[in-house]
This record gives sequence, C-alpha cells and structure tokens, in this order.
Amino acid sequence: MILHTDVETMPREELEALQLKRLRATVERCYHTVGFYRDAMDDLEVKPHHIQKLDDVRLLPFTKKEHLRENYPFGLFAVPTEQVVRVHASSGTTGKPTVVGYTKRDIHTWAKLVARCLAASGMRPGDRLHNAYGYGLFTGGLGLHYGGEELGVMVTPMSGGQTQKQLMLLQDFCPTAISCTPSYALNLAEAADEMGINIRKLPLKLGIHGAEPWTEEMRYELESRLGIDCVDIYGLSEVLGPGVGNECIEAKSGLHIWEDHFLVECVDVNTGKRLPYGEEGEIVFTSLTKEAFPVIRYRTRDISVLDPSPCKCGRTHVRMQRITGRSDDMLIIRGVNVFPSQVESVLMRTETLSPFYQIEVFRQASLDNMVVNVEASPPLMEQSQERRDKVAAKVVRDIKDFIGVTCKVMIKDVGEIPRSEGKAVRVIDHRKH
Ligand code: DLL
Repeated sequence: MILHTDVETMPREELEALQLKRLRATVERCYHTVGFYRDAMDDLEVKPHHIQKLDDVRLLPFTKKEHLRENYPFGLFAVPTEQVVRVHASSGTTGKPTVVGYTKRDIHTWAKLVARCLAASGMRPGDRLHNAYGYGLFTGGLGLHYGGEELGVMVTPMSGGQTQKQLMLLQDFCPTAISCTPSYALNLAEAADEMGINIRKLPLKLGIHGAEPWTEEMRYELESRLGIDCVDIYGLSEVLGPGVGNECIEAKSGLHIWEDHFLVECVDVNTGKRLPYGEEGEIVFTSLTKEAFPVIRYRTRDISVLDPSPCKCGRTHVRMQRITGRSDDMLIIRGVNVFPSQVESVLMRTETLSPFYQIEVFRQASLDNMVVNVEASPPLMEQSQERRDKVAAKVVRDIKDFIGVTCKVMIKDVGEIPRSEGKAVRVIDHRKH
C-alpha cells in the first residue's frame, strides 16, 4: 500500500487524542462565532468546556438540513465573508439551496483529502484523471479536480454530459482513471458499445464512483463492462464535498472515513441515540478542521453501518459500509421499508435485464403501489412477450422474497428509461404530487 499520509495508519489512541483536541477547538470556535450553535448549545445547557472526552460529543445538539435553509445563505459561516474564497450550494428540490463556504485553508485541506482518496483508490502522481463530475455549484467537479492536481495527476476537467465527446477524449487523452457517478459510468459504457468503442482496450484502469447510492452488483457490472477496478468515494457538501471517505483498492469493502478531519457517529434515525458499531443507522458528522463552515453533529440522512475491524490495507480509520440509501429516499410501501438500492440488487442479478431502471410509487384506493420499470437486455428484446412476462413474474417473486414487498414489474424496451448525466433519479413518487 502506498499511503498519502502517515496519519492513515496512526494508532487509534493517537488518532483519538488528535480528534479530541480538534473537537474541543471546533466547539469553542462555533460557540463564539456562530449564533445558531451558541443558541442551540445554550438551549441544552452545554458549554464548550463540558467537552472533556470524545464521547462528550453526545452532549452537543444535532444540526439538520433545515437549519442550513433557515440560515440561508451565509448565516452559519464561522468566519467573516471576506475570508471565504469559495461557495458551493446543493440544489434543494424545493425552495432555496443550501450554501456552504470555504476559506483558503479549507480549499487546501479539501484538496489534500481528495488526494488521499485518489491515492487510496490506487492513483499515483503521473496518472491521468478524466473528471466527469459536474463542475459548478455541485462540489463533485471542482472537488475531484483540486484533489487530482494536489496528488500530481493530469486532470481533464470534462464535467458531465456530451457523452460522445467524453468517449473521444477517453480514447485520445488515455486517462488511467475516470471519476463520475456510477449511473453515468453505465451510460458511458452503453454509449461506447453503441459507437463500437472497446473501452476495455484503453489504458483506463480505475473508476472512482460516488455521489449516489450504488450496489455491489453495479460495481461488478461496471468492472466487467469497462474492464477496470471501481471504488466508492463518499462525501456531502455540508461536511466538505467529495473526500470525506473512500474505499481502499486493496479491500474494496467500505469507505475509510478520514477521522483526523471528521468525527463520525451512527445514530438511530428516530431517537437520535448513538448506536454501537455494527448496527445500521443514520451517519452523523462533526467537522474537526473546517474554518468557514464547520458543522456540529450534522445529520446526513445517509443510512449505513460503521465497521471498526482492521482493514487489510493497514489503515486504522473506521470503515463505513456502502450507503444503503438516504432516509428520505426510503419508500414505505404498505408498511415495508424499501431502498432503491435493494431493488437494484435484485434487478442486476437478473441476467435478461439491463441495469437501467426507475421506480414509480402511486397511491391507489389508499394503498401504496410500487412499479419497477426496467429495460430488457438486447437478447430479451428479441424474444416473445410471453418470455418477457415470465421474466417480470420472476422479478416480482424475487423482490417479494428479498425485500418483502409486492410490486409490479414493467419490462421496457432499450432506451426507454432516461439516461443519467449526474445523479440518477431512481424514484418518481407520485404520492408527493
Ligand atoms: O454528492 C459529493 C460527492 C461528489 C461525493 C462526488 C462523491 C463524489 P452532495 O451533492 O451534497 O455532495 O450530495 C451528498 O450524496 O449525503 C449521499 O446521500 C449521496 N452520496 C454521496 N456519495 C455517496 C456514495 C456530493 N459514495 C449526498 N454512496 C450524500 C452513496 C452517496 N451515496
């Protein structure tokens, strides 16, 4: 393993001592510079000096997405705006976006953390990165871009879309790695097939995918279609952007959270109580080094499990299993909790289907109905309607067996499901309209 920094293998005791020092400084600063944090702590009668050990983080109030909205645009900044050199924003589906800011030092810290992610993914100085994450208010494009430059790789700032041009540059610039959402990687693989381009023959050897939930089955699909290794990268604008955690290429089993910069907890979605390692819950982060936009106990709504077991790569930072989904994307269908990623797993294990799918939810006669739209694979397209009906019936049974919900499966023709250029829209919930 080639480490980007020694801190990645720091003994836990030392790492935790560093975290405590940084936690105390962050809480002290938030209390004295951000009215929202001071009020929230005063309400709970917690003062910065109450934080004596790491576990005392539990005493602190949670921060939620709505708090960011209420303080739009710059109300949670902990430095004067003159010291902020960059803002990003995540588009809310309704109303105002949530805005985050970075000082010069934050931008540098971010670049170093993304460089660490790229190194953990297997990239080295001298490699070439084709960056197909969107540039703009979204953190993906610029986040990966600065990280690549920091590591010393040649970055192509391609952004999303223009799929044919992407394929041309993949052939001409010979990148060794591509960064984009997994759904866009799939879109590229399909377009390459259509254009008769064999990506497997190119020097490309690595895909760095995240920004949306994806499954092991999707990893397998992408790895085999593109002939590369694929690793998971995680982050969210409120906490940093990409670069909060990354899988290591050695184990490809869970994302190492860079704990020298983020204190991570897993809590019960309903009660907010801390869960022991190994139990599934909502991931919560406290930033330890952010200057412009520190967060205290930010509720991500991302559902996962923390795994402290030693990793074969030698890194000591805790691993977060792949995100199952967001609590707000979880569908409750007649009392059964369903994440789109669970449906994805079932679909992708069905050979006669293609990996393009979308879920629709309706309410009819006060009952929830889930319809899974999925495309036929090209060979199934050639076959009779009867054969398609049989495949659909099998998927209905598999979804009932694995997820416990009864749904309808509609097998569509190739090209009927919209292709993603960034974060795929997996669910259309007609109950919300
Ligand atoms: O998606 C940052 C990012 C860019 C991460 C590029 C990785 C690569 P936001 O737009 O704020 O930031 O969305 C954050 O996306 O809370 C998760 O729900 C989801 N997400 C991000 N990474 C993953 C992942 C960027 N690896 C939200 N697996 C997060 C599953 C992910 N979901």
